[in-house]
Amino acid sequence: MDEDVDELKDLKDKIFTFFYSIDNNPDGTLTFSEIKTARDRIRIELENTRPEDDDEEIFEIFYRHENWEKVFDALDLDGDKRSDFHEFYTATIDYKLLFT
Ligand SMILES: [Ca+2]
Ligand SMILES: [Ca+2]
Repeated sequence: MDEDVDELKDLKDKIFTFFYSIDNNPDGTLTFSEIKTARDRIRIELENTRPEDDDEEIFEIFYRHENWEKVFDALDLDGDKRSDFHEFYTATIDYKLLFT
């Protein structure tokens, strides 16, 4: 049970770091343009490094999607055209469940 809790905390830390690495301005919310910038950067990063461990898993989830309007809609749960950390975290966990 402790292991699960640790794993989840770990994942939350990773998503938190990832979220703030995308948040360019940084105002604690992600816009579509920030997500798109991140997509371009992740694409370059993934072309240069081969993802092997869990750290790259989140990147891969984002990388796999071609329809970024749809990805953004999924990240913006309340439809205000911004994704805050809570929305981002919830959506990422859902994606992780969907794809792993
Ligand atoms: Ca922002
Ligand atoms: Ca929102």
